[in-house]
Amino acid sequence: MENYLLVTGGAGFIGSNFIRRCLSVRPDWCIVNLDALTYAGNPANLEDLGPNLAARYQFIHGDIKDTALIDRIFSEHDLGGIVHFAAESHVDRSIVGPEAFVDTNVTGTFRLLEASRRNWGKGNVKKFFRFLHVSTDEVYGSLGSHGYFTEETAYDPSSPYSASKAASDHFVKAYFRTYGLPAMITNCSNNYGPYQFPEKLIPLMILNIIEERPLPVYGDGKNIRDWLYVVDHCDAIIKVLEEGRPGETYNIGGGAERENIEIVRLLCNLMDTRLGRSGDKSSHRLIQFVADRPGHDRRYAIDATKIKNQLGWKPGHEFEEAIEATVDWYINNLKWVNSVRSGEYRKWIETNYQGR
Ligand code: NAD
Ligand code: TDX
Repeated sequence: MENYLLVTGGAGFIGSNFIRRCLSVRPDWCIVNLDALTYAGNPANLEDLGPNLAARYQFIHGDIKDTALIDRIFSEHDLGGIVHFAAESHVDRSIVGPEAFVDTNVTGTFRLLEASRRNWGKGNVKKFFRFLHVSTDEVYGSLGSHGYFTEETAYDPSSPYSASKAASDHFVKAYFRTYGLPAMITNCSNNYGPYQFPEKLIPLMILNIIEERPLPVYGDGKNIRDWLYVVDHCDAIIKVLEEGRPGETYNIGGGAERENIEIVRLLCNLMDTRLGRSGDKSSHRLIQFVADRPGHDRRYAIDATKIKNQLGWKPGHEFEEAIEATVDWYINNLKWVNSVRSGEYRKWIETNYQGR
């Protein structure tokens, strides 16, 4: 791995955790973070890096669709790779307004691939180069009660979000096969941890519990997700970046399948202990079953055998411990929570949950 890495979407949840992790565990890497700062991007996520890490970090406010800007970044930095996180990432928003998902996830990824193709292999780009596209298990669609997603599972996306991620994955594969661009794809399960925007299940529930607001569980609450602590996802990405083979896909998952209702009940228990609530004051009273998400995938579960066997990665955190650390992080970082809950955020919450 050469020294300069371009990270797109590094002001978001996983991207900011990734930058923090990389700067800590790879002291010879320098990171350029390109982020458009949409509602989900927040430079405050990386405000407290400290002088040692901050010296190797540069932020550029810009759009992955801005071809001239990407060309300039290539010409100014001897990039050893791109880790591409930038995306519209929330399924419910993709149902309300799919166009932004096509724009960023499909067109944005396409433009980044084109810029990489143009610049990779030129004199100003070193021989070692990797394009790592960060994707999702949602491209595989829904499982029944048995089986797992492997790298060979056929794509079958259900939501505009997962359809846009599937389309971008196909472009990445095409750029490897057609142009030889040394690209790889990771398809990961649901992440949780610090700095996740509170529109997603776990932070939304933690914050609603604190504020004694309703806890909206879609449908019967028995949909299953496979949860992975965000730092473990970041370590897997570093592994793939350094040791993965161009043209390959790697599935990443935590092996921690839980029904949504189990997650919500667990969060109620953890929060009740911390907030001293019990009996008829317990947070369980806030649980409300609401109208289901249209096209709601029933179950996701990742078979991570390939990355385990070929690259030696496995999750480093147990779900039970990491979820407690996550709960504590939100309780101790209410200043961050308040800073991300803008007027736009409140408008989204009102729109999405009205009439459910
Ligand atoms: P996020 O929504 O928290 O962050 C996305 C970031 O991308 C934000 O900082 C945003 O400002 C930036 N961005 C959006 N459009 C941009 C554009 N046109 N140009 C530049 N920057 C732009 O998302 P996340 O949860 O951190 O997910 C990151 C990536 O990982 C996404 O590609 C997502 O599909 C994938 N992923 C997420 C999960 C998960 O559980 N969150 C699981 C698997 C894969
Ligand atoms: O209020 C809610 N109530 C509820 O029951 C919300 C926000 C969600 N849910 C359910 C829907 C899902 O079954 O909880 C589950 C998790 O929902 P999200 O947090 O929205 O995540 P999901 O739809 O599974 O997608 C996430 O994982 C894969 C990320 O948002 C994607 O970016 C990633 O690709």
